[in-house]
Parts: sequence; C-alpha cells; structure tokens
Amino acid sequence: MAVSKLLSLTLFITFLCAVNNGRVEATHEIYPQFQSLSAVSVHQLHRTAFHFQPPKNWINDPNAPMYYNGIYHFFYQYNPKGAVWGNIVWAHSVSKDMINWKALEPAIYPSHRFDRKGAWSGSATILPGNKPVILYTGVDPNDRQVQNSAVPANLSDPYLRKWIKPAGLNPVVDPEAGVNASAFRDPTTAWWLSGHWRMVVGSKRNHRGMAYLYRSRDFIHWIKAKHPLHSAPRTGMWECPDFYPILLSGKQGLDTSVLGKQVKHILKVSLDVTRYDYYTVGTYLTDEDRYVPDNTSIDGWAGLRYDYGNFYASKTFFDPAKKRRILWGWVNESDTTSEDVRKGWAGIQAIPRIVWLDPNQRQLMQWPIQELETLRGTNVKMNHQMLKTGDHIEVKGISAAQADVDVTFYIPSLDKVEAFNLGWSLTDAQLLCAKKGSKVQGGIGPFGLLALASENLEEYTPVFFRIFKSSQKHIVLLCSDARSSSLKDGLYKPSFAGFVDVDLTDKKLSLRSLIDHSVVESFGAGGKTCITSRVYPTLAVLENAHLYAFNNGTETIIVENLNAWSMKKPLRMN
Ligand SMILES: *[C@@H]1O[C@H](CO)[C@@H](O)[C@H](O)[C@H]1NC(C)=O
Ligand SMILES: *[C@@H]1O[C@H](CO)[C@@H](O)[C@H](O)[C@H]1NC(C)=O
Ligand SMILES: *[C@@H]1O[C@H](CO)[C@@H](O)[C@H](O)[C@H]1NC(C)=O
Ligand SMILES: *[C@@H]1O[C@H](CO)[C@@H](O)[C@H](O)[C@H]1NC(C)=O
Ligand SMILES: *[C@H]1O[C@@H](CO)[C@H](O)[C@@H](O)[C@@H]1NC(C)=O
Repeated sequence: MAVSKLLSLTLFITFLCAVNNGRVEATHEIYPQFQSLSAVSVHQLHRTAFHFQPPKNWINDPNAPMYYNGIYHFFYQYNPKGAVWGNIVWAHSVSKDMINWKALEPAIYPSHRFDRKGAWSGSATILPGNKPVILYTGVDPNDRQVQNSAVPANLSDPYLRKWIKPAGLNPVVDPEAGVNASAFRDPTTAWWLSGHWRMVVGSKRNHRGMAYLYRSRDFIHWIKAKHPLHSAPRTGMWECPDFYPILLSGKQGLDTSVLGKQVKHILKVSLDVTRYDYYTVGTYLTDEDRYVPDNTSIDGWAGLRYDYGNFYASKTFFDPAKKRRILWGWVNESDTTSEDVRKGWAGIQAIPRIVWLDPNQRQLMQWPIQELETLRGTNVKMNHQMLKTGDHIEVKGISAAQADVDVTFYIPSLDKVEAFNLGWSLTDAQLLCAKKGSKVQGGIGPFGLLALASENLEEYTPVFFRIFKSSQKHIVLLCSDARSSSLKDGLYKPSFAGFVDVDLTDKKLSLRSLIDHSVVESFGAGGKTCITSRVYPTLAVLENAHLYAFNNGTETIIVENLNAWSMKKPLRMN
C-alpha cells in the first residue's frame, strides 16, 4: 500500500475518532490495515542504543517488573506482528542489571476464554515462600475486561520462561454489577494487611476515575471492598494505577506491604484523557482502607507528573537486592502511525529510575539507576565556563547522538530576574514554554543544553531553565522544546515543560540529559522535574549530531561543572 494511501486512511481514522465521542480508548485503537504486514524492514536511523527496545514492532506498557533469585524480569505489551497496537502479548526479557537484556519467548498470550480477545497489562506480587504470581487483565469473547492470574510453570527455571494460568481459577475477578466491564483493567501489585491481600484495579464511573479495591486471603478468591481505595471526579479512566509506600527520608525503597509512621504513600494513575502519568503524595488510612492525598498534592490533571513529556502507563517495583523502588515507563513515538509502519518499530521504555521522597515531602525525586553508568565511555569536561548572552559553546569529543551529560550551572546574580506575569498559569508550564521558548530573551535564562543539534543549528532540542520572580519567590521553569528538533514536517513537536520546586539559595541548578538518537530524557535539579522528548532530526544524526551549552538571557551564567560521556551500547539488547 502506498504511503500516501496509508496516510489518508490514518487521517480518516483519526477524523472518525475525533468526531466519535464514545471513542475507543486511545491505547486500544485498532489499525486493521497495518496488522500482519509481511517482510517488515527495520529502519535503524532513529533507533535507540541504550534505551530498552525490541528489534522491531510495536511496544507499550511495562508489565510486572520484578526481581526473582538474582534476575530482573521485565514484561511489556508487544505486537509480534506489526508496528501499531494490536495482537498484544506479554513479551519477556531478563537481565542481571536492567541494562543488558536477554529476550525470551512471550510469557502470556491469549489462550483461554478469559483472555481470548486480549492479554493486557498487569503486575507481579511475590508471595511468601518466594513465589511470584502475576495478575493481568484479560478480554473475554464478550469484550468484558476481567482479571486473571498466571504463575511460573517451573520455579527452578532461573528465567521463569513458561507461565501457566491455573485451570478452573480464572478469571479471578469478574466485573460485577455497577462496574463498567469496558473500563476495568490493570491490576496492581498486591500488599498484605491484617490477614488479607489487597490490590487495586483501574476504572471509571461516568467521568470519575476509580481505583477499585479488592481483598483476598488466598490470592484466588477476591472480594470487592465497599469503597474504592480512592477516586476523583472529572479525571476519566484511570489506567495502570500504582500504589506503594515511600520512606519520609532517605532513598531506600520499601516492599509494597510496609506500613508505619516513617512512611507515606504514593498513588499514581495514568489518565487516558490526557495521556500522562499523575501522582499524589498522601496517607493510607488502614482502618478505613482508603487513601487520602495530602493537601499539598493536586488530585487530577493539574497534579504532579512523573515526567512532563512522553511517559505513560508506568509501573514501579521493589528491588530487594538493592533496597530501592524502581520506576519503568513507556515512551511512545512522536511521529505518525504511517511513519511507524515505515520504520518497522514504535515505542521504547524510559531508563529505569529509582524514586524516593523529596525531603520537602511534597513530591518524588527520580534518578536513572546507577547501573546505567557502566555504559559510560569517553568523558569530556567543562569547568567554570562563562556563558554570556547569545553564547552557545560546543561540548566536543563525545558521540553527541548517544550520550549522558550532567551539568551544574551557577547563577552569579538573581537581580535581573524576569517578573512572573500574573496572567500566566502556574499549572500549565507547557503553555509558558510555548510562549517563551529558547529564542525569547529573558533575564536569567533561557540557559541549558542544546541536544541533537546540527552544526549550524538548523535543528536542535533545547533543554533549558528560565527563572521568573513572583512577589514572594522564584519560579523555575524547565523546558524540553521539540519545536526546532527536526526539519521534517508532520511530527508532534510539543514544548514540554514543568516547574521545578527549588529555592535557589545556593544559586545553582543542575541538569542531566540522556541523549539517545531519537530521545532526550532529562532530569532537572537532581531529579525534581523530569521531561522525556521524542525527536527525529534529519541533519543532527549519528556523527553529525552536536551538543552545546547555551544562554539566551541578558545575565551571564556559569557552567560550573559539566561532565559528558559517550554511551556504549549494551551487550545484548531487548
Ligand atoms: C525445571 O527447571 C529446571 C532448571 O532449569 C530443570 O532442571 C527441570 O528439568 C525443570 N523441570 C521441568 C518439569 O521442566
Ligand atoms: C464504559 O466504558 C466505555 C469505554 O470507555 C464507555 O464507552 C462507556 O460509555 C462506559 N459505559 C458507561 C455506562 O459509563
Ligand atoms: C494541610 O495539612 C497540614 C497537616 O496535614 C495542616 O497542618 C495544614 O494546615 C493544612 N493546610 C491547609 C491549607 O489546609
Ligand atoms: C537565542 O536567541 C536568538 C535571538 O532570538 C535566536 O536567534 C536563537 O535561535 C536563540 N538560540 C536558541 C538556542 O534558541
Ligand atoms: C504519544 O504520541 C503523541 C503523538 O501522536 C500523542 O499525542 C500522545 O497522546 C501519545 N501518548 C500516549 C501515551 O499514547
């Protein structure tokens, strides 16, 4: 089929979806014309080197990440037959470090009545006696979403290759009366409390997002609790809920069942309407079996996000080997469906991140797992480098299309900070970034990095700070602006942005960016604000990609300390 024909079909389908209010949920849109294409040729140009990505085809949600007997397991939603969503199975990979992976056969795929029309997302729980069990969503022949369980066929197999669905037990949870069977999915990891396991399934009731709570003594018979664990009006479908405890201080992670005075809880939901992952920090009231967000956390579309860019359907797990909680998230493409079909692949996973509570207790912090650093090769540094108005100074000597760069900026004076206009929204950073960008001169900033830049700056992805002052305090904006990232038309090029909750008393701001051919994954202020952008340069590719530090503010900024590394490719990928 000619590309132009594919394109017009896609546009037509997009149009149909746009006019259809009772639309298919975005993740589950079907492209019958793109399924089972023979002879897929995989285009290498924008493929990533060190982000998780199978050799070809479509991927989406991370599923049931877990650690078992020295091995990390990672499952993910995968279409074995094409580069668009469809034919979904649970692909399975194993690793000793979450960087170098070995691909195995799919672990879960439609096989029974209770998952005939789909084996969708789910989570793992390690039961006493070191026995992993997976709960996942199946779609039955009547298009009802049900929850099923699967267990390893052979616990002595170090890779747990084969998974079985215990006969006669599934589905373990049916949507009962009052539950919308078309919006009932993505069971969480379970936690143990006073004699019962508990887990949550995402749903909606009209426009209210729901986290239905279920209890079980034996992990087989599940009873729905009277009240959901939590719900919120006008948020739509809650996909992929994730609920876990977090220590008040320190970076150590906790098993999902830990409770106590030193602990707060996090509830994350993936909002299907906006397609971003939001979380609140709050308290788990165990007597009532309810979760209550703190009054410092906004519950809904204006709330905190793990990542202010392409990042969705994420899931955490507790790594008992290194006592940390690790976050996986799906990073989708920003090009068109027909482009994905041409490339032969779509979707990557973000670098696994550890999560811990910010000492201010209002938000999480995130940082790439330390194992990533084993891929660091050639290192270059820049110290005490002045960045005057309009400067862009090249960081030379590394492979700029495949790099890890970590920089601390020093702001000599905050006197000339631009005023924060009261007409601007404090909940829509992206709009502010669209207005201000990297080209509009400010006082302090824009300053930061130009990733995946062509030599003459026809293309570049600026990741930068801009500082504003309102009556009481400084407001720091972090942008990852894709608008100048590619000369190619028809791409999604958002000016992704988030605010950074820092006080600037030390006049320093740090930024780390993981640059990997078509992804720029950035961590502002030590992991307070994260933004992942997908970009598809045409000139700034491979050895023609450059990295610069830049400043477009009136005031001088100092690169106090910059380290950049060429990144190696993991030994075995996917
Ligand atoms: C289980 O796995 C172990 C280790 O790989 C193997 O030796 C054993 O034969 C397997 N058992 C079965 C029933 O397949
Ligand atoms: C149930 O969910 C589906 C899928 O989102 C939606 O189309 C439908 O309107 C919902 N039904 C009710 C009764 O809310
Ligand atoms: C928020 O909650 C804290 C304690 O949990 C309380 O001290 C504070 O007054 C509350 N703030 C508001 C604005 O309600
Ligand atoms: C800096 O500002 C100038 C003037 O607006 C603009 O031409 C240039 O593209 C900007 N640099 C970056 C990296 O955006
Ligand atoms: C990723 O792709 C962009 C561009 O097509 C869409 O706008 C996003 O909604 C989509 N994100 C997810 C999570 O599907």
